[in-house]
This record gives sequence, C-alpha cells and structure tokens, in this order.
Amino acid sequence: MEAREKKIDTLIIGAGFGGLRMLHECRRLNKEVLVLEAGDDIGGTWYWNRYPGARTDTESWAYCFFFSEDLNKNYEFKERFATQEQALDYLHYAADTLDMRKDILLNSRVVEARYDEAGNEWCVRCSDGSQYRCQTLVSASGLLSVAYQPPFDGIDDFSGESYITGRWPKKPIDFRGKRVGVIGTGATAVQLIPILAFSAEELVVFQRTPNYVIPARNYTISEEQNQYLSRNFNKIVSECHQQVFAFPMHDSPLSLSDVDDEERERILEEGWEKGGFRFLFETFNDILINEPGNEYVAEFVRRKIRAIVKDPETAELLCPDYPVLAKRPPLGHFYYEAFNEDNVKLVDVSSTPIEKISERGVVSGDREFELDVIIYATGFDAATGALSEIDITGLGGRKLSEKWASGAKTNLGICVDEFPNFYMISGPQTPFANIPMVIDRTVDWIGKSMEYRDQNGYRCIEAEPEAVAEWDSYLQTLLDATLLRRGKELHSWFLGANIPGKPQSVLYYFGGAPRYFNEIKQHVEDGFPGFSFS
Ligand code: NA7
Repeated sequence: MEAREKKIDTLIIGAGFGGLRMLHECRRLNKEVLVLEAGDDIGGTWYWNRYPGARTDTESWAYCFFFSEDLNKNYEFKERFATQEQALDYLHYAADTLDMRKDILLNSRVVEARYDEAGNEWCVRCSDGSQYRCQTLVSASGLLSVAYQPPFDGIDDFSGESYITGRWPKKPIDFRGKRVGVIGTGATAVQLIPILAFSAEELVVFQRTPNYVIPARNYTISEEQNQYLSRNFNKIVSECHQQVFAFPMHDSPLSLSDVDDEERERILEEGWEKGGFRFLFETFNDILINEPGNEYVAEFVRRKIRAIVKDPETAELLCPDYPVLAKRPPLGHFYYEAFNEDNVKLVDVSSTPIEKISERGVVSGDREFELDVIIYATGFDAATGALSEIDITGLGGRKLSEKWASGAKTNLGICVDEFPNFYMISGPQTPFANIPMVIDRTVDWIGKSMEYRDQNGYRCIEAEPEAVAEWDSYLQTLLDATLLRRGKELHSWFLGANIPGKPQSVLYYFGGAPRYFNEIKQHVEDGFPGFSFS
C-alpha cells in the first residue's frame, strides 16, 4: 500500500517550547502549519523529564512565552522554580488557550527529511510510514532531548531495575526498602538525590566531577506576587532582553576587584541568600571572565559546602577544584544537606572509573556496589543529538551527519548552508541562556526571514558557507574569552565533550544574550547578510 503523503506549507518537528512558539509564529504569517511530535503528548523536555524532583532552574515567571501579555496575565505561577508538572501545565494551558492542538500530530516521530531540489520541497517521513511534503522545515527537536547512557559493559546483565532520568516512566516507582545507585551529579541528579534520600533504604551517589551547587531557595508564589507579575509583564520581558543570560535579573555593575575582601564577602553572602543564578549574576559581573576573582567565589562556595556537610571527607569530595561556571552550575534544593543523611553515601569515581555493570550492581576499580536499582542521570547528547537521530539530506544528496562529521557549524545557530528552507530552534550555536527567551528571539528572526523571502518573491533561503565559517570562528573567540574554555577537560556538554567520540565544536554562543538579540535584529534590518535568497 502506498504511504499517504500530505502537502503542507510549514512543518515543525517537536511540540515543546520551541515547536509551540513556532506554531504561533506560523499563524501570524498565515502559514498552513503542522507540528509532528514523537511523544503521546505535547511538552518536550517537560513531557519526558518526569523524574522525582524535576524542575526548572529559571524563575517560573520568565520560563514562559513572551509573545502575549494576556496569556501570562491569566496564568497563576505556583512556585519560584516550576516543578515538571507545573512547567507542563503551563504548556498545556498555552496550547489550549491558543487552540494549538488541532495543528499538532502526536505519536509522530520524524525519521527522515530529504530536500527535493526540483520541487523545492522537503520530503519528510515518520517512523509509522506517514509522509509529508513542505516548503519550510523547522526543527524544534530540543537541545537536551536525547538522553545519554554511557555504554558500560554489562548494562543488560544487571538483575535489578534500571532507569534513565531523561526517559523516566510515567508510573510512580517505589524506592522504599531498596538500595539505589545514582550515576552522575549534574543538574538532573542534583534535583533527584535529595528526594531519593527520603525513600531509598540506601542511596549510593557515583560522582565523577563535583559541581558548584547553588541553593535555589524555592518558595510558593503568593496571590499578591502573581498580581505583581501580571502588572509587570513588559518590565520582566525587557529585563530578560538586557540580562547576559536572558533572566529577569539585574547584572551587577561591580567587578570582583572593585571592592575589598569584607565587602566582597558581604555581597556574596547576600547573593547566596537570594539563591538561584542571582548568586552569580547580581553579585559581580566578571565571574565568568576573571580567573583569580573567580577563585575567590569558588572558595566561598567550598566554604559553604564544608559548613553544610558534616563528614569532612565527603565535604572535600563535593568541593570542585575548577572555576565556577566552567561547567553549568546546578541549583540545589537541599542537595548538600542530603549527604548528612545516614543512608546516603558518596562514591568518587574520578580516579577509578565505573568499569562495568555486573549482575549485582556497579563495579568501580576493585569495588562492587550491590544495588537493587541503578539510575542513569548521565546527561544528554546536547544540541545535535535530536538532529542526528533524523536522516537529513540537503542539496546534492548532502547528509547533515556528514556535514557535521567534524563538528556542527551554522549561521546564527539557525541555518546551515546546503540545507535550504531548513531552520533550527535550540539547535547548535545559539546562545546558552534562558531557553524560552532564546527561542522567542530565534523564532522572531525565523518568522521575519520567511516574510522577507515570501514578500520579495523568493522561494528559498539558504545560509552562505562563508558566513557559516565566520560564525563558527566568532563563537570560538567568544568562548575563549570566558572560563568556559576549560569545558573540554571537564567533559562539558557545551562543547560536546560529555560524550566520548562526539565531534567537538563550540555548541553554544557565549557572547551574552543581549548581544545575540541585537545581532540578529540587525541582520533583519540589514536584509539578512550571510544568507542567499533565490
Ligand atoms: P549533565 O550535566 O551532563 O550531567 C551528567 C552527569 O553524568 C555528570 O555528573 C557526569 O559526570 C556524569 N557522567 C556521565 N558519564 C559518566 C560516566 N561514564 N561515569 C560517571 N559519571 C558519568 O546532565 P544533566 O542531565 O544532569 O543536566 C543537563 C542539563 O539539563 C543541565 O545543565 C540543565 O541545563 C538541564 P562529569 O561531570 O561528566 O564528570
């Protein structure tokens, strides 16, 4: 039987924050649009990451859509940092309020996208055999959507239960009376560990690299604060446009050397009390670039760790020895405190790596840890993972996987040369910052470029190869100016260094969100230099 083939103007892959924002943009442009979503519900990250303790690390009033004041005015945010259920609830609320579901097809995993030069169309195929043709293809498949599980020997030999945080089952899991091992101490594990400490009989945490965990200081949002947030929606949006990581915060005017030790200590204490990323951005403005000053902040956090964690040996293991922000710092909800519980044990696997998984548990060096449950909180194939799961072919049979064999390269983090009318949201080489805000600005640019293409009688937009090369070296320069350049030795997913063998390139733009927003705005005003229209 011949597979059905539907023609549509614009196809969007993924119904998370990016896909829904793009759907809204297509409606603004009066485009016929369809969103193909692999899951059986919308939500993307917030659909899949339902492990206990999952929450946003961005304050909920800035973890939202920014295109409609009315949409947010009528929504009640529940907590400073939305839980997974709350973040998903917001997306459901937005999709229902804006009647988006009629343009979304669930259970539709895109596996192939091929550009047909003769027809100037993308031919898209899903795993169920359904096929589509579209003029414009937009990937909103997520920056952290393909969970990474290290290929340890013997994974299948384990006789207990195994879970991967990024593909957590819908059914609640009962950890009571069980010996549970968590591999990883990134942002995910940091959220999960304090919750598991309450239920597991024994909790063994396998740590390769410690992180600087900043207290989140979560709280319930009062009715009064919700009213304040409604009244101040535009102010919040404008704050996000101006803050270096697109948060509704005020970057400190002070550098670490502007003040003496006593004042520096006071400011850091104040930031520690505010909690969240305010500790890093509202205290001093050069933590990410000033190495000696950074060491002062690092030692401040280490002193906090030593003060919280009672066992000195455990406290030392939890103290990182690299610069703050060289890896993405997690926000903690009583993370360090969890290590004071008698049932929680920290195991350092930095010098004796996990060698294999046995029938009974985890083997590191000459030690075997017997477990009933192993949880892999081992991160994601970031930025390019979801794109590399789709067989994407551009002009002249060029595969995206071949093109990126030595590292992903793009223009503006949105388009790739030889892949006409193909856009990426949250793809490689966009800013790493408050993700819904970066999505918002990226989609605004995509919408304007589509408008420009259509209104000027063109049928095609394509990135120019010279501009792609320039963007790549520009991003390298921006990275080199920050302490994030240390990421390679720290297995940072910002560089693809968390996955052995992954081609490495600068996967994110670190010039600051406001600079990027201005640059792409300028691109529109200048008529899209670095892109050819035909
Ligand atoms: P991360 O931050 O990539 O953390 C993954 C963790 O898994 C990290 O602690 C890794 O140690 C650890 N890991 C990975 N491979 C191994 C092996 N082979 N052995 C031991 N430990 C290993 O992912 P998350 O899901 O926590 O967070 C991702 C982002 O999601 C986060 O930054 C937020 O933006 C939301 P390592 O540090 O590499 O030594």
